[in-house]
Amino acid sequence: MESPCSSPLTPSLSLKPWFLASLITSVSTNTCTCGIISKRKPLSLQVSALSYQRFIHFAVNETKKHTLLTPSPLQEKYSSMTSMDGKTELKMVSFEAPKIRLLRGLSIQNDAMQVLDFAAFARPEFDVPIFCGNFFSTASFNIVVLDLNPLHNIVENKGYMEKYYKRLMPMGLKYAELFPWGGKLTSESLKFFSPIVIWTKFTSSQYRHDSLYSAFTEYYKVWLELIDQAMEDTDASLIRCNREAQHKYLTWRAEKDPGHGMLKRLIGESLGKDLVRNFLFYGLDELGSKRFLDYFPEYQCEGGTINQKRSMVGKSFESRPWDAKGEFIGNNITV
Ligand code: BLA
Repeated sequence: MESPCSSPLTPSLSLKPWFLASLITSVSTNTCTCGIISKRKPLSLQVSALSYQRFIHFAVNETKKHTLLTPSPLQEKYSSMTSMDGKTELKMVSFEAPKIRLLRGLSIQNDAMQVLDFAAFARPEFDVPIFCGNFFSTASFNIVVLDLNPLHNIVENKGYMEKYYKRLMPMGLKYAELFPWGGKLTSESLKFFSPIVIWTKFTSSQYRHDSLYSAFTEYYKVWLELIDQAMEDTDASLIRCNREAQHKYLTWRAEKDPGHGMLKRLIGESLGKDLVRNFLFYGLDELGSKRFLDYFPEYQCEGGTINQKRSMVGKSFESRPWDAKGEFIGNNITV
């Protein structure tokens, strides 16, 4: 029997009925009044009506109101790229600031889809959560993760929950009503999510996209306030702990983020890998020396390789696993 470890990473998109349906919509056929069936142009109008560039511009301009934002050294190497088939544009921005180690954004756009991968990481002297905005949209369908990802485990570390999330619950609840829970997801991802995470899937509409922009701007303003208020940890062991937590997060995402397959298909295996390791999750080599299997030994295959499955546990959490107070109620699975 073939070991799951030796099978190549399944191109996840080919298996998702909703995804196929949305792509089919974007290249479907039109019947004219004359009865001739013509190939409809991709719904590029609708896709481009939504611009994730606008989200990035907002975040950068808003940050400039709070702090001295300077271009990251990464900006020289990563600014824009075109996919191998010339049809997709990838744009990158990256900055740093006195309290911000890395603020970076990637937007991807072609006739059939738009992607935003935006994240902001504090320097390890600050235990501020990680800002995370990951949106994938076709003309008709959207997948969204928007969160202030906790740096430390909030189920075990009640103090971290109290410090950051308790007072943000009303905001989280407001958006949880607007954006229903997106259904089962990779179980392991949940330990990187907070009780205010917006994990949702929705059919495109102007209302939804406007609401998403509101959510993004509100969450980002909150993140900037947390940065403003953050006091520098001076205890070396706390700083070490923050650094390792960020490194573990980068290590998880650099290995298991759902977007990697698509990135590699767009720009090729080696450029894709480079973009992931040295731009999106920059810090892997700087913040620590542990490897993926040191943090996530359950993924180890015979021979010491990493299991290519995204999840060892499988998908779970059909519904939102936090109550209105932010208490974790997905008890059958440990996060
Ligand atoms: C799907 N993206 C998803 C899903 C999650 C995330 C939870 C649902 C599938 C799953 O359960 O794994 C996002 N997962 C995250 C985030 C974290 C995490 C943010 O663990 C943080 C800790 N997404 C991108 C980029 C692309 C992209 C850059 O960020 C494309 C270039 C695409 N995400 C994408 C696609 C899907 C997806 C196509 C649906 C396909 C699938 O489920 O594999």
